[in-house]
Amino acid sequence: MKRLMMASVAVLGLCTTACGTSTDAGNTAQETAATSNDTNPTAPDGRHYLSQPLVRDIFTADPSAHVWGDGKMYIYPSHDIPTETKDDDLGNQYAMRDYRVLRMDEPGGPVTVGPVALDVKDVPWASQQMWAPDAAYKDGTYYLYFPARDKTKDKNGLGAFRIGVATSKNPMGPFKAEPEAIPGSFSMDPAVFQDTNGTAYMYFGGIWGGQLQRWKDGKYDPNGSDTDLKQDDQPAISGKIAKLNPDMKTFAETPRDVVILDEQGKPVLGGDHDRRFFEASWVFKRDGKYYYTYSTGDTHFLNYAIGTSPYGPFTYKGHILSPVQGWTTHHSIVEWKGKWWLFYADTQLSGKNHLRNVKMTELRFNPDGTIPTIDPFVK
Ligand code: FUB
Repeated sequence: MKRLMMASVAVLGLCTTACGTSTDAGNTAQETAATSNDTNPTAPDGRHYLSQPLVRDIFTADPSAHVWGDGKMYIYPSHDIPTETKDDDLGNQYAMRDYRVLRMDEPGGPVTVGPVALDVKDVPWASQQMWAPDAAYKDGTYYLYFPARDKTKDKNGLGAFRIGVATSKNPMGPFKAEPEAIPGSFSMDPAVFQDTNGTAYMYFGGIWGGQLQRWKDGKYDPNGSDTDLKQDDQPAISGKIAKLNPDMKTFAETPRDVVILDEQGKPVLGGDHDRRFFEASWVFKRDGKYYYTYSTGDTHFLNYAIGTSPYGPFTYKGHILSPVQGWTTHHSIVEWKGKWWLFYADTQLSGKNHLRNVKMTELRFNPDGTIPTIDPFVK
């Protein structure tokens, strides 16, 4: 899998040297990056990173950031672990087994790493690969949404991705998983958006290792493609959305397509790898507009599209983030203390695609609501 490097407009970074890290009492699952004391902000190709890792004691990625009632920032990331598995198109190198929650009181302040919040061994339906999670809060309960492979076997001997939910009274966990995956859920990368009227929606899905291409007729094909449908002149495979029931644990409807339109109002095509959806949905609302944001996977952009309903359709607007160091790019966007922040990840600490570190930087908006592209490297 080859990466593409692009340059764009530089913006203000945060944590330009290492951010401080502390660890919650009771944390027993520490691991240390080989270069955890390395604060050299220069990439192997000589460029300088825009921001520094928020955490250096463990590897983290896919940061889903939320500000709960206490005004602190809680980040629900993937917890990357070392593996001998080689990189492949299915993402087998992303072999994660548990989740740890991060907490920050102030932008640029120390980051607390929570104890294990949920372990795959405590999820009855799951076999492996605890990928990108998200979280929500309602009526005194915190909900952790997470994808994992179930215990079925496909043509590669691997399970189908499903999405589970676990609950806790504490935003840092530990979370207790429901015994089954969310009925009707499939694929990965759940992102729960709670609209201003309280209605919650789950966006989810991803192609290639995320398996969306195997659900094209609404039924899972365990012998389906490992990548996409090879239909470059057809509308691209869409991410999915389903409204959640008030219990926050079940879908209120059959998942629908999240359609991305080009400037002519036509669906973005499967061959348009710079614009089509790959994985990593994240939605936020600003000035009454819904921003659907996502990763383009093999072209390594974070993109955004704007709509007037949580269901879309969304009109493509541009890149949020140019390619980072490392294959994946997966993010969240949240308003905190009067500014908007982009949380993302790269491979600064390890140089390995499957051992990532989360970062944050300020996200700015133009007066018309469009977003200037951020370059993860400073000129
Ligand atoms: O971290 C594992 C997978 O890689 C995530 O689910 C994707 O979004 C990509 O970051």
